[in-house]
Amino acid sequence: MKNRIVRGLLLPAFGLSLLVTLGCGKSEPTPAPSGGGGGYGGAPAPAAAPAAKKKWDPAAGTATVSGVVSFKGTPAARGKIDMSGNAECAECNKGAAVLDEDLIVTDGKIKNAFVWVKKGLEGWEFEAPATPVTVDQHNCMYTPHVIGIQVGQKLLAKNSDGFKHNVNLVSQKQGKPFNPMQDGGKTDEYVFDAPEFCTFKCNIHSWMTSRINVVEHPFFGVTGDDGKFTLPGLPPGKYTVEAWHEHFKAAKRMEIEIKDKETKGDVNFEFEEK
Ligand SMILES: [Cu+2]
Repeated sequence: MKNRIVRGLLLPAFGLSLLVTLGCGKSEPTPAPSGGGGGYGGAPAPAAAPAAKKKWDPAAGTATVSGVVSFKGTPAARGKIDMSGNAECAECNKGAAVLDEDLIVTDGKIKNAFVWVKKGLEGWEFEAPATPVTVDQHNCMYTPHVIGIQVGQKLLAKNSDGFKHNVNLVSQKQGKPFNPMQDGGKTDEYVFDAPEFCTFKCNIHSWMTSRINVVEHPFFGVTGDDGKFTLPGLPPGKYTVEAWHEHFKAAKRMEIEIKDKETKGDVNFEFEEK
């Protein structure tokens, strides 16, 4: 009996709160949508309004840009990383020589170049993908060595070694820098809140570094051994495409224009030692 009374009281209250919620929800679309952007035949935006960003619509991404990042000349031989001063790292690599990853060139093609759209996508607002990016500390090296990630996307920093590493983010712009010691077998999560090219360092093992390039959109790629990159799903437009590599002081840039449904396969970059 008591229960019934309580229920009788609760139900109307719940119904009321539902109505209120619906009322609030309905009123939300009334103010100008943040997407906007015009082009629908409506009234032009007031002149004083800041340039509104359009919510990214994957259907707009009909074009593809691709190319190769090459090295001109003969690259220096890769150096060997000396892990002999650290018993744990020497042991997990079983004495095998580990080569440094500063510059990896195979048949004239550069690995680990970060190619991205530096300019031209400012009018779009992108959501971070739900899929996280993983960096692993394994055998006292970072895998992968160069990582691209979107602002707001989750990074899983994994330590698959059986001992401690120090996950030191070297950054100027991130709101939540971090520098923890991480036990073996653990995975920590981080989110980056500003576009910036950052560095990961392990202060225990001085040779351990990786690059984390944080950008606002998904149009970036890291070259493999063949030096190739592909940026699919770009909206038609004019862009500055940049190839960045940690070994070279200056990045290479190219101005391009792509049309609807165009595939542009000759966005090639070449680096050389100065
Ligand atoms: Cu380490």
